Amino acid sequence: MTELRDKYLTAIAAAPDEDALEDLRVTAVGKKGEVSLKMRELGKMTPEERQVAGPALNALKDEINSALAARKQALGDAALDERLRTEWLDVSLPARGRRQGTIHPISQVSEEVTAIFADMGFAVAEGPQIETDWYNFDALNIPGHHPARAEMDTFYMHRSADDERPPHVLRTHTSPVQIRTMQAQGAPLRIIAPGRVYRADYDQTHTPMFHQVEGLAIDRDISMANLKWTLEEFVKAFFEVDNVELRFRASHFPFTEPSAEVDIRCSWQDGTLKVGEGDDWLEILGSGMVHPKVLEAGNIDPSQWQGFAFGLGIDRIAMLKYGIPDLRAFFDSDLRWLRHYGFAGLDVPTLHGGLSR
Ligand code: 2NM
Repeated sequence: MTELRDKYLTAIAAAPDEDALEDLRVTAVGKKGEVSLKMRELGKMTPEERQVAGPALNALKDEINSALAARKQALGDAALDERLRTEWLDVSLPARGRRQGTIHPISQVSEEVTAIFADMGFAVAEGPQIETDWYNFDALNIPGHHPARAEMDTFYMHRSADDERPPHVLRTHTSPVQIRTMQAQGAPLRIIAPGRVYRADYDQTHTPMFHQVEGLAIDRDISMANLKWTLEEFVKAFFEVDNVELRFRASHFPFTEPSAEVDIRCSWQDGTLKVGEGDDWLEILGSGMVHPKVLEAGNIDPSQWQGFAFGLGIDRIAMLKYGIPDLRAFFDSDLRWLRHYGFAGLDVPTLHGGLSR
C-alpha cells in the first residue's frame, strides 16, 4: 500500500496537464483501477485483516482523490497565470484618432432610389449574381445568336466539357430577378431589383462590375401612361426638383415591346448639372411594356396581365447627382475620395426627412 501511495502521489504531483491527471485517476481510483482492485481482495481476507486493510484502503483512496483535486487546481491556476501574463492590454496607451466611416455614394443612391419607389408601393426583390443562361437570356427573349450573349460581353463561368449543368454566367442585368419574382409571386406585382451586374467591358465609362436598378409593375391594365407617371415622379424625387420634362424616344430591347429610352431635360452650367431646365437632354433610363414572351417565362398569362419595366444605372445617376467626374474612382477604395464623396452613416435617405443632406 505504501508503494501504491508513493507511486500515485509522485505521479500526480508531476502530471503536466488535465489529460494526464485523468489517466492517473482512472488507473488509480477508477472502477478497474489499482486501488479498487485491492478493495475487491478484502472479501478474501479474514475479519481481522479486513478491519485493518479496509479503512487503510479507504484512506488511500481519499488521499489520492485529494491529491488529484489539488493538482487540478494548481494546473488551472498556472493556466490562468499564463493567460494573464500573455493576454494583457495596456489601457494607458494613447488612443488612435477617431475614424468615422462613410456611406459609399453607390450605397447612398441605392437607398435613395429604394426610398422613392418604396413610397410608390414597390417592394425590393433580390436574386443570385451567378445565373443560368436561361434566366439571364432565354427568359428575357434574348436569342442564342444575340450579340449580348457573346463571350466578349458576358462573363461565363468556367465548366468542363462533360458538365451536365446548364451554362452559368455572372448576371449582365438584374432582370433575372424579375423573372424569378414573377415565378415565385405571380401577378399583380410591383418590384424593384437593385444590385450588382457584370459585363466584360472596361474603359473611361465602363467597369466590369456596376450597379443597376430595374423596376417592374404588372397588373390587369397597366399602360405606358403608368410608366410615364412613375418615371416622372421618380426623376423629380431623385433630383429633388419640382418640375421635370421627360422625352420618350422609341428604341428596341428584346424584353419590352414597345420600348423607349428616356431623356430628361437639363442644362450644364460650369460643369454642374441642372435638371428640369435648359436645352440639353440626358439619357438615363431604358423602359417599355414587358414582352408577352417574358411574362410567359415568368408563368404569367399575357392575355390577362400587362406590365411596364425599366432599368437604370446607379453608378451613372450617382455621378450625375453628386458631381463625381470619374467612374473608376468608385472602386479604388481611396480613403480621401471616400471621405470627400461619402455620406454620414446616420443620414438614412427618406422622402419625409430629405433624400440627401
Ligand atoms: C431595361 C430597359 C427596358 C427590364 C425588363 C425587365 C423584365 F424582366 F421585367 F422583363 N426587367 N427590366 C428592362 C426593360 C430593363 O434596362 C435598360
